[in-house]
Amino acid sequence: MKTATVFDGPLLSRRDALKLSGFVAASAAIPSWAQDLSAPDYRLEIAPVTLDLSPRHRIRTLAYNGQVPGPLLRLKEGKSVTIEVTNRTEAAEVVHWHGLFLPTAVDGSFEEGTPPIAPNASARYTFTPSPSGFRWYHTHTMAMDDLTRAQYGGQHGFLMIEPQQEPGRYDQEFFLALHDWDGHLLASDDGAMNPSYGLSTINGRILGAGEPLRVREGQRIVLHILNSSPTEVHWVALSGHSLQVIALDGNPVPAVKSVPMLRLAPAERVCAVVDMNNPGIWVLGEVRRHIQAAGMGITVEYANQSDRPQWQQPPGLIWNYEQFGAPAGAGAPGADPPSSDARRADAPIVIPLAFESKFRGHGAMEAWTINGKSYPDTSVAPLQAGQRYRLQFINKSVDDHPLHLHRHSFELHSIGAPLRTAPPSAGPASPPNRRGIIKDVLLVDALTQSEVDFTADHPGATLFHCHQQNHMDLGFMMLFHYA
Ligand SMILES: [Cu+2]
Repeated sequence: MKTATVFDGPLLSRRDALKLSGFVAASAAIPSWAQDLSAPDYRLEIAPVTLDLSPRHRIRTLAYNGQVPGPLLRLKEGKSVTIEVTNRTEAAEVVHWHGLFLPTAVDGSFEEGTPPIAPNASARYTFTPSPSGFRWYHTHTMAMDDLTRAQYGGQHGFLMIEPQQEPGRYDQEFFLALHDWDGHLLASDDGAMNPSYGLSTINGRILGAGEPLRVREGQRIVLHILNSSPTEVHWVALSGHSLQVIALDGNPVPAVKSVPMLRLAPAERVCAVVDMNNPGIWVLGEVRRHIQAAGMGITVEYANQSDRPQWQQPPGLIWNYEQFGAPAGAGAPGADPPSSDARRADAPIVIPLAFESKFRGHGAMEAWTINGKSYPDTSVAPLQAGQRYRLQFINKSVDDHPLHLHRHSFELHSIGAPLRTAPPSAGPASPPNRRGIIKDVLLVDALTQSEVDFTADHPGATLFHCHQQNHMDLGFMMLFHYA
């Protein structure tokens, strides 16, 4: 695959570094006069680490500052920040600030033009964080057949962009990252290979091996949950409690709602408030027993309790995005939602994107196409700045895909329409299910179509891809360009 060449690509030249504002490489190739000698606000070092998932499960991986997840970075919306990243590995690295509206030079994608950080070099990312909310940072490299690299490893961390005005206060907040480890390829019925995992964790620990979340009766806590898994969708519940969803992908939802469990596709985030009103020691964990048994869980411990951790198995898997939206159809049927933004009154330009797999032979992972082409041959017409677009995700494959758009967020328009035999784009436009749900990752189920709207208001190359590492590695990626 051509996509593999990013590892072997040209290293950053001095001229490239200097022409990309915001990103300063401080490697030996840069003379001292070009370096910003003031201290950065934060430092991240990417290096090999030995991680004890439990006393019996030790792995070697790559991590930020020797810990998994990496340090929680609390940044202020609208206040410029400089983060220095040092690469102590043997391959080029890049850090993507997922969910932020950043220039291409610092967004953290080679494909958009962010310069690689060469082995044993440092680089500075200087940017102004926006929008506020629960974001995250992670590597944006390729793994291909090596199920220890890129998102398969430990390079992920929490990013909290604090709003300029302080939001609601909670007694405690906890940041939790779901992750799968020890990947190997497993043949599916059709002979194609897919990653499968031996171990699963929350915050890098197997259930029972890490510190519990310590709470008190009467507290109102907020959980900021990230799925940093390379490829797996996860379902989580907190036994004895319901979860009040207040934000999806860090963006407040129009309709706050209590649910028995959460579903998170790779790269998705959910913020949920929990009223601690059921004293005991409980398990917060994966709802599917075999994944919880592989380690995905953490105990929640009320003060002065000494029982064994309790798990209550919910009856089934329940989730839909639309329940968190505002009711649609307040106006005339099929009318565009009212909006104060004049541009939104214009009908969006529809961009159909059809996704299909391509069998590459027994024992190999499938390749992926967008409108019949694999990256880097994927393309659509250039975007016009200021124009409203509707991305039509037509999933013709039998896999679900967590789709991510860089440097922008989108509003869900219609979700999960079953594919008809006729080309879906030829049919009547489906009505919006619910309004006002803003995300940067959307899970599109197998053989369904979903639509999202966004305004092209951040000019520059914009990467769109499936966040499942093996799909992205094998062609499921496209660059939007602005005219
Ligand atoms: Cu995918």
